Amino acid sequence: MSAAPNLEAYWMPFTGNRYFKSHPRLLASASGMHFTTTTGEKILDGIAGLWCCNAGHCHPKIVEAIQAQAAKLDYATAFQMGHPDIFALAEKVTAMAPGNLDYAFFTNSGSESVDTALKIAIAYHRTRGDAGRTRLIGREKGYHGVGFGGISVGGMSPNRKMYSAVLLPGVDHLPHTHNIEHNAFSRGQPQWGAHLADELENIVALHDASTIAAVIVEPVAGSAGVIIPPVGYLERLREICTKHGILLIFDEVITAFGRLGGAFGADVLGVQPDMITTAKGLTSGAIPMGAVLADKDIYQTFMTGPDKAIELFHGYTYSGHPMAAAAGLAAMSVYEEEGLFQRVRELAPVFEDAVHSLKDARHVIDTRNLGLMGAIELETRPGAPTVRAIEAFTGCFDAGLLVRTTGDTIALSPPLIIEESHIDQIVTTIRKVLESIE
Ligand code: PXG
Repeated sequence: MSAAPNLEAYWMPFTGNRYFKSHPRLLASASGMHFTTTTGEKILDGIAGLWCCNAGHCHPKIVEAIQAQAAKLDYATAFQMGHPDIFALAEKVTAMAPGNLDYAFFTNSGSESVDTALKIAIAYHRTRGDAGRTRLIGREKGYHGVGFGGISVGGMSPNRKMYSAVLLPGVDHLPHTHNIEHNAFSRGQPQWGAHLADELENIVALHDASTIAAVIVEPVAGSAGVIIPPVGYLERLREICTKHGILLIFDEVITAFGRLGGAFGADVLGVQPDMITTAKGLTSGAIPMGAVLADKDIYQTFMTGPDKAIELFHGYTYSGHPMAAAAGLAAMSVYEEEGLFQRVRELAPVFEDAVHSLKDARHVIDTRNLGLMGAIELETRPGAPTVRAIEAFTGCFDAGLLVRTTGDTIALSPPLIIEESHIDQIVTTIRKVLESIE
């Protein structure tokens, strides 16, 4: 164990820095379903790191692939150059994708994937001579990362409010679909709420279709607290987008690579988008990487002009990084060889029963689930929003379980290798902790 570091210099992301630095929680190592802290406690990972370590921690095949690549090809520029693994990963991932999502553009994070997809959408219309289509439509409670594009189409107010005067212009938002009054304790997709997609028709009528480039939504909203799409909702969004020539982007940074029991949420939910944004599970969280998967018609639209000319003026120094490519290829092999997406389908009913078993636990006002995503929503303590959930988070951590909280919701999204005994441990711990807090 290394000596305790001085915590001051690190400005931590999405963290109460002062509280953390006076109450640190430091992770030293990880394996399979568990982290180990620097003080030796074993923590069951109920959230796959941060919705990303789908194959479990330090999977030997992923570790080995990264180690070998680090020693063989540390870096290769992606501009006017390449290396074989990144082409192989593009081929692999697009072959797994539904419909004609035949092209992959690589980034280093979900935020970059989102900004990339939004830029591709606008550039696509302009390349086709439809330069007026620049508006982007997101959704309330949406989370699309923290770039200016992502927070503009996103709908989580704390992430936006400092920047309200400088967000992207011409953005509008669909209403969110979270409604406890109608949908509390729904198992899987809730029955109520498909009509909320019709609001897109009103937005189109207000701005005119000829000004709108794309709609972006998470098929299942993750960060806002696991909001499952109502039956028929995504289908309606698809219909309305198609009718008006608007591109539909699914932000699958969380839902891709097995989370819902298939390679993509689009497959599982049976709705075909024009682009998918990914990250996280693309490398099982082991190396930062994201990708935008684009329909072949979108890609082909750009393939015009002189053949030596750059078609899209966009990319990152680390697009398609060799280490990330190796991790991505290894992750895809592990998912396949271990049948992890199938495993999610098998475990989902057990996970569903477990999540809903907390219906009568103290403070609980809703439980919801799809695939291996689950949420337990707590009644807000009067005058102290989010505090009860934060206490549940620390209570769970002290009891050896990592969960994620957002607002007053506890979110669950375990590695896909989870066993039934771990599922039991998760709900037993949460029940006990909820009993112990006011
Ligand atoms: N889109 C979606 C749907 C996401 O969930 C991003 C984009 C951004 O990805 P990067 O890699 O830039 O972080 C995300 C990220 C939480 C939480 O608490 C979720 C994310 C990130 C941080 C916290 O739920 N998701």
